Amino acid sequence: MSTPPFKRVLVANRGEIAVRIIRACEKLGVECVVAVSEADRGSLAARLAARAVCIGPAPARDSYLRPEVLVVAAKGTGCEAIHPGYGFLSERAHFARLCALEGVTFIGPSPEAIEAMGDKLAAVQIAQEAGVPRVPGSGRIESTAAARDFARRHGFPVIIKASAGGGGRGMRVVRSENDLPRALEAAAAEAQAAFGDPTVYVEKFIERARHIEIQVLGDRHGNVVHLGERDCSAQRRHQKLIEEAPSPALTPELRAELADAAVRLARRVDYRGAGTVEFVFDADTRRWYFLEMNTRIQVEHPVTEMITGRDLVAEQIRIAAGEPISFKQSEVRLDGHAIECRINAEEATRNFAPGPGRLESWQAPEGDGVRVDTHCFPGYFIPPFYDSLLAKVIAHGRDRGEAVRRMQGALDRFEVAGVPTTIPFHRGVLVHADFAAGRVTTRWVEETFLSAAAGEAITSAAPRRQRGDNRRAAS
Ligand code: MV4
Repeated sequence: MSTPPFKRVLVANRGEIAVRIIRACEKLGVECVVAVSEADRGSLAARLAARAVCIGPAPARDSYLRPEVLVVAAKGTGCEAIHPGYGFLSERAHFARLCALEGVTFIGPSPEAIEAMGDKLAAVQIAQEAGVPRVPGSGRIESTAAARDFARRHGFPVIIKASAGGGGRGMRVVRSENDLPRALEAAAAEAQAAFGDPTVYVEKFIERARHIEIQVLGDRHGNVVHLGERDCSAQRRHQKLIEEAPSPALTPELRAELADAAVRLARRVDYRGAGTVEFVFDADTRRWYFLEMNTRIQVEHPVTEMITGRDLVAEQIRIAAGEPISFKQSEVRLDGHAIECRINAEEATRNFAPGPGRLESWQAPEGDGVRVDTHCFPGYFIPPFYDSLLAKVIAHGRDRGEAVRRMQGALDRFEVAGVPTTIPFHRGVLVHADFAAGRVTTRWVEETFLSAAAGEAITSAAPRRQRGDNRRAAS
């Protein structure tokens, strides 16, 4: 094996991504220390790491969200670098800056790149400078009149977005001029309360949108590559449920356009590490526009790994140590099709209510082209303090049909008892004609799938009760 990029790394996260980071470190010969809250002392990550260090009480704000505590934990355990995973501190420029100040390597982009992309209005402006089209939109809105003029010029519906938001937080769709003043006021107040910044802007609202994102990698040597797209249109309340690659909506020509645009933007901000450039694809006009850039490893990165055969987390770690990306753009092949289903401890028929508790049984599926990323094991207690992701099932096939069939087989073989899961929901989606035809837009889950036959589509797709039994043991 070549020289490890670091001797020891602190994993500043929990759940499946903490386990995923530890696996990448094992492969690279890097020792891991995992930061755990009091609720996570018995986690799989704590067992797998060389060492676990407790960083505070269960609530994230008292542990996983404390920059100073994490840096002290890293330095105190001899870690040279911190991997932030996704969520928590992964996109806080202040944290990346603190790491640099304290001589700990932040495994991620520069604080400047995080900051530039974290300000969504700044991001669309940088994108435009890089020749990447944004949805027709305004600058910072200073008055109701300015928003009204924009909407009159471009027509309703429009969408109000908080500049400090992102990922769907602080957004409002407005369908008529009457609703505009109140919506603006509410959006600005919400943005102020949530982010301490009332800045909002307005865009033309794309009604039939697909969410398509391009995976990029950049290093300190001026190299930027892309690894194709992921289609994340199957979502509910801005939570992605199913992701796939390649997108059923793109042609090779459109794929090349989006990828070129993503690489141009990444170059513009000297992007280093793994990043995702998010686009909205208008299913009616087949036009596409830049939305935002996420400066972290994403939950859905495995679908890209399955079709490219590359290890994105290992690349992040090597890049942070100053190594170049381990392959060239010309060596990237997109092979077959991959789909990911996020399995949460939630009851889809009860409005996705979370159901923490003990896993009375847990047997994840195996099989050709099937990968499961998880931190769960039989007897594990799912704490109520964090999001309820139990596992990601990723299925790869030579084409979309084979990937879907392998996913169906994997979900059929998944044995879980003790908590509700979203497995029946996924089985219902996979057999739906719209999903089979690749016709899903960002509103499809809520407006078509869930509202149509309500629980019917979910329960009828899960007729077998012995295996894949996701009812609570008591019910
Ligand atoms: C949009 C859009 C349509 N038109 N912007 C959602 C997350 C954030 N990244 C930006 N998002 C969107 N921005 C314009 N101009 C559609 C979305 C969007 C969405 C909007 C409403 C309800 C669900 C959605 C799911 C994904 C994307």
